[in-house]
Amino acid sequence: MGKPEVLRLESVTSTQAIARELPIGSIVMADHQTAGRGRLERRWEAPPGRALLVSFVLDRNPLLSLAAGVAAAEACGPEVRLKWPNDLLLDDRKLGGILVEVAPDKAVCGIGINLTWAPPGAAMIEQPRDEVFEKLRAKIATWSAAPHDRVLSRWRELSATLGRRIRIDSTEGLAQDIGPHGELIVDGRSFVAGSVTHL
Ligand code: BT5
Repeated sequence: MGKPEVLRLESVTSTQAIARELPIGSIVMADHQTAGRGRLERRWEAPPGRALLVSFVLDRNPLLSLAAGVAAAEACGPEVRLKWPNDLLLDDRKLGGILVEVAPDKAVCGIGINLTWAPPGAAMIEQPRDEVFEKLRAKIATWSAAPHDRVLSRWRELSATLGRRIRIDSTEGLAQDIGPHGELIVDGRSFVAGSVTHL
């Protein structure tokens, strides 16, 4: 593979699509996405220039999505909390989201953070994009390489989900903990994926 690249682009379909063609260590940032993606075919919306939209090409790591959540929360500020598996929350409203997609030889970690615009019911942080980006870049480097027990314990500290009653798929119960692989434990049952509602 060639040298890592850092690309700052105007308009792209999705930063994820460009990043997946690049070597580990590369970063793709864009002003606008015409087809920004969430998980499970959902859309990520942001008007041009109003959000941080970035994808990092990293080594595969089973806790990458939790590590990226910790990194992004720390980059955004002390009020930001995490909703399992990896939404960023400010005052209980969604500030940002994380999408990890894996290829055989790498993982592409996409992060969207609302800066000066948010859809109804969501949150924004009103901080300059380059400042948030530089903090995020440093935090991603640290947390994507951190020992798993540190990632898990920091995720627990930042969690808005643990200790709450939640619904996941069709189950309601108490979100008790996360397990060693980042799975959510609800009333003793483990969930590796799913959409959580805080009740
Ligand atoms: C996520 O998905 O939250 C992951 C979002 C990842 C976006 C980044 S941007 C850079 C990179 N390139 C991409 O194409 N994607 C990544 P999920 O948990 O599935 O949440 C998606 C849901 O969040 C949508 O169905 C909406 O309800 C909501 N949503 C969409 N845009 C939003 C926004 N700007 N702020 C808050 N919520 C939003």
